[in-house]
Amino acid sequence: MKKLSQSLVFIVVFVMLYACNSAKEIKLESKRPNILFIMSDDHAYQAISAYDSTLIKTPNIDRLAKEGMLFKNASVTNAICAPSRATILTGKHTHMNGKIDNLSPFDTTQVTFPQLFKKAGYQTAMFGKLHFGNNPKGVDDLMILPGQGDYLNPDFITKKGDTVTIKGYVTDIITDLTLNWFKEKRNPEKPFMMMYLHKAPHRNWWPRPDKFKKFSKKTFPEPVTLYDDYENRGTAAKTAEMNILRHMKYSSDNKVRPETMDRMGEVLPVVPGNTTWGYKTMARGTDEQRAEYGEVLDSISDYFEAHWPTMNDKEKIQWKYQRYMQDYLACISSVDDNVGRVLDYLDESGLADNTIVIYTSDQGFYLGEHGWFDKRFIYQESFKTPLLIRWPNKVTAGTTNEELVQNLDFAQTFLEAAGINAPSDMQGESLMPLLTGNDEEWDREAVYYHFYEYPSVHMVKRHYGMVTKEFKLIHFYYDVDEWELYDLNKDPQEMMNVYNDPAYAETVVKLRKELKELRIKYKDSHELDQKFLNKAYEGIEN
Ligand code: SGN
Ligand code: CA
Repeated sequence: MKKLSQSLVFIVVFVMLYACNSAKEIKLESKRPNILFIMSDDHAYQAISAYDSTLIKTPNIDRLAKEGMLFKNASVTNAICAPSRATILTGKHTHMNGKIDNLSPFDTTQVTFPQLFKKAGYQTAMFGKLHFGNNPKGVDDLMILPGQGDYLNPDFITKKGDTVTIKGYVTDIITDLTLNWFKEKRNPEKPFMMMYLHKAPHRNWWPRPDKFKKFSKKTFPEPVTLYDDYENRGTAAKTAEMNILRHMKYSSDNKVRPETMDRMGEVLPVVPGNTTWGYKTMARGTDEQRAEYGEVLDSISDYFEAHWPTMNDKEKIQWKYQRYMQDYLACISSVDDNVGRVLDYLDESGLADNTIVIYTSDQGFYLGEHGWFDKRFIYQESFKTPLLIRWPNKVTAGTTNEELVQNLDFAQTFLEAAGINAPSDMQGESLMPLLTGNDEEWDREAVYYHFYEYPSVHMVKRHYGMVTKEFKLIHFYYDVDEWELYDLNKDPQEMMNVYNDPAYAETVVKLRKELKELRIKYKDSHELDQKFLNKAYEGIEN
């Protein structure tokens, strides 16, 4: 009997101690911040009203600026999808993590930050577009679009590796999956690290039917460099194939019906390859869904057929630019609505207070600047990327920051925020001093960039360069050997290469030396450039 009561006391004490400890643990856990990483694909900062309200109002994304910090000089290390994602995940430049282009496989032995979060006890999840690999390490729950994914009735790859098709519009679906995870799967005893990754507004800019209707009636202001003739620049800008007039496709991009294109075949000498495959989005739709797009598609096609043959080049650029903006911005509008749904959920569920919310894109995009669409160049609109971070009680609401930060810094920032040690071979710097207002601890004066995917779609030549707050120095190589220098204060639109201007001779010497040092700092080299030269991309689908 004595023995029994002794063991009973022991058990009671043990249970009490255990309960006490796990209560402590839960308390501790709840202090570690949650991370909600929101990234869209090809979202230009010019299309976020917190940056610039000329084109569109994005009230939901803007909330993050009002309640957090907006970075005016955030950039990427390599302005193309999969390399940007690899840099974000690994905290390394693409020549170090190996994912220099969209086509080479991702090296799965690389340590990625979600793995470190999972190991540290975070619940991790990823929904939407990753662009490489179907089973990223360190992610507990996921639904990922295969490759680029589709706008309508998209397929998703599940954690088990099966493919499921979900009916509807991709931006809404990715959000539904994310919200559903929060409601059904989130473990309240653990902090979470959620990656909520939109496909939109990636080409072929296919909006939801209601947005398509609404935006097709709008007219947008033109950027001042829409009619750029690429004078005073090197070969690369002149030979790139991303010009709205010459390279944007009538059917797959501007949504003229294939039947109209067929009828007009003989009067359309300007753009080669007017493929109709963009209509693959329509082909994925049910009859009912297709019908919802019918009225607008008809009006586009009718207008095109009636007017195109008599338009001059300027009018053609204007028409294509408007069509482009109508669709691109309609896609953004859906992204903004859906970001609003998620932010509302954080508020309603009480999670907002302890959640760091990041909004960014995998790179910027040309919205007609220099007559272009697409990205790839180190020039401002694609090199820069939107970055907004909200962290209640840490980041002062409504602040802007002008420091030179990059997607290279994200992993270390998130790790530091969560109190997890970052591996020593990560190459970024935690943004924590900037987020907490200790700017004096930040001393970066230049950032490094390297783009490789050439010869390939859009034909943007290989280049690397250095950007400071004042200057941009670029070296184009492979089939050219050309240098460019832009004086960003005097020439923010980058219209005049001053590399050979005697007035900049000293600046050139100084900056070339600094670029050399930066390449050494980040372990890039001529030898590595040569190693990556063996890759040929022509004719390969991205
Ligand atoms: C596709 C697009 C290109 C785009 C690449 C890479 N063409 O090839 O315009 O640059 O993807 O984009 S499309 O006709 O197929 O839309 S990325 O964002 O994935 O890097
Ligand atoms: Ca992209």
